[in-house]
Amino acid sequence: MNFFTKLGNKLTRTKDKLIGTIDTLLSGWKKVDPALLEELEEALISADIGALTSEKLIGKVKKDKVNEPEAVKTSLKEGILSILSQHEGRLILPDARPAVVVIIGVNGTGKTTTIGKLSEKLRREGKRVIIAAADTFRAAAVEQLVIWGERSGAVVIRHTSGADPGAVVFDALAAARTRGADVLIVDTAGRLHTKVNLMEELKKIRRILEREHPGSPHEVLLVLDATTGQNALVQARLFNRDIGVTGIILTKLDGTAKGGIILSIMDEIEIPVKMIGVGEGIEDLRDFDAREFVDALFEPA
Ligand SMILES: Nc1nc2c(ncn2[C@@H]2O[C@H](COP(=O)(O)OP(=O)(O)OP(=O)(O)O)[C@@H](O)[C@H]2O)c(=O)[nH]1
Ligand SMILES: [Mg+2]
Repeated sequence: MNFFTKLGNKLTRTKDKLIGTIDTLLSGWKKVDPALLEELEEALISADIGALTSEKLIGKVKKDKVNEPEAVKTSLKEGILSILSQHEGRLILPDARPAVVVIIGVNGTGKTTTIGKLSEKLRREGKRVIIAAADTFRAAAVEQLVIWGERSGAVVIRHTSGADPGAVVFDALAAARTRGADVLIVDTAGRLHTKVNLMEELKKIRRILEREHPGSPHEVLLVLDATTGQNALVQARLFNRDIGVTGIILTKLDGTAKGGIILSIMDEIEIPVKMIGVGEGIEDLRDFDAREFVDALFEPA
């Protein structure tokens, strides 16, 4: 099956919401006038594109001075592509042995699942992966990670529940060196409001990596859940301010009509979305490619 078709199928709900509404609006109009543009702007906002970005897109349509409804759609598509291409970035790991990737994000966004998928992807590229179970907050979290490690052929370094996450990272780095692993992926906790402040815990993990393996972490990837819509923006700002984020992985794009959030993220946060999650399976993690994404969105259902 063709890649676009498959991605398009995964994005059905966002397609229905965004492109479906645009099509319905445009089909009811004979010419382009301010009332139509206003309704279109509303439609963009309701697909979680965000007011600022929606205004920008409609501004482009006005500037393009298009007269035919169909040309409005083309102008919107170009505008969306240009926003998504602005900060395009891939996950390109350095040769540093091991390359270190730290995965952060609030509860339930899909960190552990994404690590499983990423680990599988790296294994297929011939890389040897070690995973640090630095979410020591819940015993179940470690068990979940061990299962993903088995599925993807990665070694999971774990301590007992409640252990110091910094100590797990320290040991995992040593294990990665001893075994000559190519990549170390660090899973972290997601709870925001408990006795131990999450941000302090993450900063400590970062400091240990910087000290023990200069130049690392090479990537700090923030996992955001697309179904949370505009809330994801708040999380991105917070984690970027406190920890520093090199890229975003936007998950659950398959189950939501709020996929328009990806535009707000790229436009307002200016951190590249490097990968997207489109399902719960081990193969449901993809590199983000703006052109493919936009084509999949606009391709007829
Ligand atoms: N539909 C869909 N579900 C996903 C995706 N990614 C993760 N999930 C689901 O989201 C739920 C939470 O995923 P986890 O990986 O446990 O999230 P987490 O961020 O590690 O959560 P905590 O460890 O509690 O902080 C699970 O049921 C996953 O299967 C995705 O891309 N699509
Ligand atoms: Mg987890």
